[in-house]
Amino acid sequence: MALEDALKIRELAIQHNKYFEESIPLIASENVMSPLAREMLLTDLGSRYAEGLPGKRYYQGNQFVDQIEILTTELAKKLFNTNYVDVRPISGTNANQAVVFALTNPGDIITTIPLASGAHISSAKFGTVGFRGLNPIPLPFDHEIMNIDVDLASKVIKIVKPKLALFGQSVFLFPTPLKELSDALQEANSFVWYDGAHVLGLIAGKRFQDPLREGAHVVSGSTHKTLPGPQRGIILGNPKDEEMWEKIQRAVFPGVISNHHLNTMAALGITLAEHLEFGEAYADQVIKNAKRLAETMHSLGFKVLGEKVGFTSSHTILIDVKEYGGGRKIAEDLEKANIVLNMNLLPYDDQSKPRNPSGIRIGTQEATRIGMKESEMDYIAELIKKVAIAKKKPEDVKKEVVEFKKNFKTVKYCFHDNFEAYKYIKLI
Ligand code: DSN
Repeated sequence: MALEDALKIRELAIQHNKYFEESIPLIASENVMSPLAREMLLTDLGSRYAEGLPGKRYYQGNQFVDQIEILTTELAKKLFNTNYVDVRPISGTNANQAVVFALTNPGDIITTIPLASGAHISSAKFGTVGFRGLNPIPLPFDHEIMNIDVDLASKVIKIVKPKLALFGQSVFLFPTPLKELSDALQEANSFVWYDGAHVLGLIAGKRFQDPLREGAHVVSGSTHKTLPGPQRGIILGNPKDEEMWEKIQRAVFPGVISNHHLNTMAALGITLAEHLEFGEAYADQVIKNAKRLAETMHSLGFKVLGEKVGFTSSHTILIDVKEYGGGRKIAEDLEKANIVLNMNLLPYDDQSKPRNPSGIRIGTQEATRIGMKESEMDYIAELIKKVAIAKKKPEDVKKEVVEFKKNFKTVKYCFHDNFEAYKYIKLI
């Protein structure tokens, strides 16, 4: 019986793989790893413990782990151009927990982006921010430009003087106006925190903004969205002083993690090395694809948000599908056609009804990673139109999707073409 269950789980995982092989991946927070990075997940590293920092561990057996961690940290320093890097958080939310623990006390005021304007759940009252007992004050967001309203936000910051000012979203269409807000933030003497989870790969590819040079004291992020690495987190710093960085590192360990999942750390190291080599070309194409998809969908009749400001400067686009049945209905119909994306609250939606929003969110980073370019974006827009507007049977559109996807089965922008992967690692 137990064996049957074990084999059932294995079989379901195989089916999952096949489903994604035959699908168009458009979730803005996901990506695929390179073969070389993926290989790391199967190594013995995933069975071991390493607490603390290299050279100062609490376990024996870490001689190679230490070298991997040092190299991964050095690669991140180079890629993000900072001397302050912590590669130990095991997810983006985990990195956010460490930042909040290090820089605030219960009762402190934190400014945030409103949830319906695209903020991440960890910045909400019922997320990490609330669990720390912080007092979140949302900053005014201008939905015409899908960005912070600088004048109003500056006034709010000067009045409430947040201990911590949190920027960054999960619907991250345009760079945050950090420079424009810097006078107000300095006057308030706030710690400036930029959650770059969604756009880390674009930042590293030098195609978005450079938050550490624009006023952020700390940048947190996950490493598996536009940065196409393992499911993991990272913290980067331009701290006010050494004490601030020490607090952050102590909040990481022993604050919010003990062991930091050594196999995914090695996969991150490889991803960072690949991004140093291919990141700029990849980020370039991700953004070109997002702009093209937005323009084509708009020309096909979809209501794409941010029209006045060119729809997007990132990997993400946001579409109002209320008139075609709403975000949930369209996302579910598209799923049946093997087009995978998610429903999303729109800025003007009722925040208390996240399960029935008007919008869908689309990300182009994973499609780009497997080799899709502008002409494929046009085709994807047509496929979405068939399901959402023309109301063709999703099962019929699925046949077209499966056929189309046969041409996109390998990961690009990585070393797999010119590196003899799998040769050097004895897996067990
Ligand atoms: N929930 C993720 C997203 O989809 O944006 C972020 O963690």
